[in-house]
Amino acid sequence: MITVHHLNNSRSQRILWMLEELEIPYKIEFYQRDETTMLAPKELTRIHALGRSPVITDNDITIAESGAIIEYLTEVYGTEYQPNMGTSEYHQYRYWMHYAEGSLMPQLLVKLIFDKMKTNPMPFFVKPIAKKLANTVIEIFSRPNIDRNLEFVDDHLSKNNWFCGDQLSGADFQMSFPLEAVVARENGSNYPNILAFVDKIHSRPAYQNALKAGGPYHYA
Ligand SMILES: N[C@@H](CCC(=O)N[C@@H](CS)C(=O)NCC(=O)O)C(=O)O
Repeated sequence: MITVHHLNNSRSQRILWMLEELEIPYKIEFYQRDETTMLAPKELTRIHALGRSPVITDNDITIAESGAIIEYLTEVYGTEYQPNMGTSEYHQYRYWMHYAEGSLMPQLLVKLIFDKMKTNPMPFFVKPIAKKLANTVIEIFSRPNIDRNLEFVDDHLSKNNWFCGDQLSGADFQMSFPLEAVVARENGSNYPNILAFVDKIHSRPAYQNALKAGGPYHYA
């Protein structure tokens, strides 16, 4: 039996969605973020040394890292979610599976950190310096990079129903989290195809079941 070690408001939502699409039995162990630091509780390190979510266990196998989990679930339970090797859809699949966590998420994370730096409590005399530094990094580095990435993704989605063409695939589960974060935190309305993609996944019965199973999720 598969167990999802699910942290609230986290990337493990994409794994719950995938499992609901696969229609296979699974159970959920729930973990709550610390409300101040937003970090995962220590107990998660008992499942995997890094203490991050998602992590799944499937009998005696433990797998961390969203991309690795999606590939495992695809190989073992749902080969229909991976295009055939050697096809152009497969090249897209591999690209988006890596791009989500390798390129897009780091850009969003840098911006999140500098956004937080502007509002975090600090001595009054440091605040203007911290704010100036954060605004400069966002303006010079973060914003242009994020915009370039989102234009690129939006353009891809304007020509494809799903990330790998006409079939829902692992790449869509993997890309769902950063795009939900974009719509919730960044100005998603500038990117109509990203907005439409997020609306489309949220309206799927399997996604709705995953929401019911996982509990409150700020990005949907
Ligand atoms: N690249 C990893 C990132 C895992 C990750 O950072 N997860 C976040 C939740 S979205 C987490 O566990 N944060 C809590 C913490 O760092 O303590 C993946 O895709 O699985």
